[in-house]
Amino acid sequence: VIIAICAVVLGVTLAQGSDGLKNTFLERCQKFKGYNCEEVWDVFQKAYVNQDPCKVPTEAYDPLVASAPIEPSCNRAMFWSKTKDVVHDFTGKTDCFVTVEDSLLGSVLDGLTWCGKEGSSETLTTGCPDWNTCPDNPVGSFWKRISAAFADAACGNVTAMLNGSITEPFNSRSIFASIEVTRFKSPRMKNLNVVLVMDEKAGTNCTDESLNNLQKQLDEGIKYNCKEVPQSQIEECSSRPEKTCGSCWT
Ligand code: N1C
Repeated sequence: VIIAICAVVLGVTLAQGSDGLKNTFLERCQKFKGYNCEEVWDVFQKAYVNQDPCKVPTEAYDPLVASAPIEPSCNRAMFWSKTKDVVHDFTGKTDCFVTVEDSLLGSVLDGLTWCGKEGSSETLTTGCPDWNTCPDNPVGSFWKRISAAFADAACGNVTAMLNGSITEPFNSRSIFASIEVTRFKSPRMKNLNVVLVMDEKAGTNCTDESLNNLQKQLDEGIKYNCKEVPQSQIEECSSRPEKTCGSCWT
């Protein structure tokens, strides 16, 4: 009896988990006009269901990205690494920049966990492998693929908010360094403006060795610029959107 109860409880939890994920996906997707969200969901699921969750490569999401492409964004693209909260606080309150989470796919999947398993057509939301367990996991491969598409769509003046309170604001293992920066191409892209977000325990500044590496890795022709900005000032800019966008801290 106990085993039977456990099995039912587990079954219900798993079912709720994946229903919950689908509902969240569809609810968030409805906010974007002109898409068939059920169809986008089907294409999404095909990337990982019925597969070993450690063997989902980035290419598995090619059809998904093709079904809801990232629009080119000139002079408004915002990249980030280890500064997610401050960036989204800012982009949520102002209409200055767009991040990948403002795109349909980035928005519907932000903060979610999913995977499949061999021999099943289910979507699981618990027990999925993380980045440390295996590199080709369904969530990691999705962010790598969509980040590549977002970097390909960036043009003109591009902004990146990096974390000035850690020792390596430009970390070669980050998606920003390993995927996005390598796809920044001149002449489509003109400038990379790094905003180094500083708090009291400033770990580094714009002369940081890792930022020198960033500058060196940039495609020739892309101008680089770095500015240290206190986090409090960015928060102030978020709460006073009448101050014009980037010029709030430049
Ligand atoms: O590895 P990161 O940062 O450098 O990746 C951030 C970089 C941004 O510029 C985004 O364009 O890559 C893109 N990106 C996301 O938009 C995103 N949303 C949510 C990458 N990862 C994203 N996530 C989750 O945050 C993802 O699940 C992964 O685990 C983290 C990566 O954040 P990071 O290490 O701060």
